[in-house]
Amino acid sequence: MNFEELLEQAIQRVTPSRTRDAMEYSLMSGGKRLRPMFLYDTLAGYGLNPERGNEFAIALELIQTYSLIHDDLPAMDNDDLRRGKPSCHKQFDEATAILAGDGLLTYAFEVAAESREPADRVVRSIGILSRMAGPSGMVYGQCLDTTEEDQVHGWEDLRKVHRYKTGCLFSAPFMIAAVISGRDDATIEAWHKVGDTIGLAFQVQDDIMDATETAEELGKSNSDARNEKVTSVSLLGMEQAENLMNQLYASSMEQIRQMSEFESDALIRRLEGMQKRRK
Ligand code: GRG
Repeated sequence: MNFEELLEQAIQRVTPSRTRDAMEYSLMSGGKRLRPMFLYDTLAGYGLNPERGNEFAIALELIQTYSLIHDDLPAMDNDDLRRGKPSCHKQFDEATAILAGDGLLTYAFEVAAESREPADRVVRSIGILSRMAGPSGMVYGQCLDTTEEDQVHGWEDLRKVHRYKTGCLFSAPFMIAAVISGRDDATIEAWHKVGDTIGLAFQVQDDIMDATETAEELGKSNSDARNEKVTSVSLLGMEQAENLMNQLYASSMEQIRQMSEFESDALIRRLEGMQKRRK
């Protein structure tokens, strides 16, 4: 069964309701599934059957989808479109979108708890998933981004927002794969840093793509509403942002190559593919 089928099967187990319809609408709308793929690549790199990570891979994508639904709400980013389709609250309504996000987040932990890996590793992985997604992780990043935007002045402020908002959920799959593979604490922490570096590279790349798109749309640079927000391009300039993005991808690949007893080729290839991404 491929990953899309696994997601569809997971959603079909939820009690039928308008909430489930909205969960399914957003979940099955064509995300890149990066976080699950990181989990599978890392398990494979440690010589394990990637299918052993299925429950956590599904849980990661459920959490990713919840975060996007809630981020799109009028009280947050107020986006009408997501993954090229009407955002959840536009397709349904706000109350349903809130419930769909709540449902996806909660259901993620139900699915994760069904993993048949050794209980101590499952408990530890669920702890990592909670921490990375929760109020000391991604939710903290979103909090910084929504309530303290005017306090983001320099690169270090922005880096902090990205570290939590994006980096934490990028780190979780690597750390969970390391736990399932029975690695020690130092290795799990090293994977945390890998995810953090990739998250930052990805976010700088997003800023570059947004700035390029905006400049193309307007036939000029740096002057529409989207560019009023502080980004790595507005802080560093396009050339430096591109250099930084390439350095960060290179650094993450180097960190991965240095992992002991790890076959890094597939993961490095995935990162090389990401680095070439242009929307
Ligand atoms: C609402 C708690 C809460 C958090 C929201 C994910 C997020 C945090 C906000 C979305 C806006 C944004 C640009 C976040 C940075 C992380 C990021 C680049 C998310 C998009 O991830 P992709 O590109 O999305 O992997 P797909 O659609 O492929 O899953």
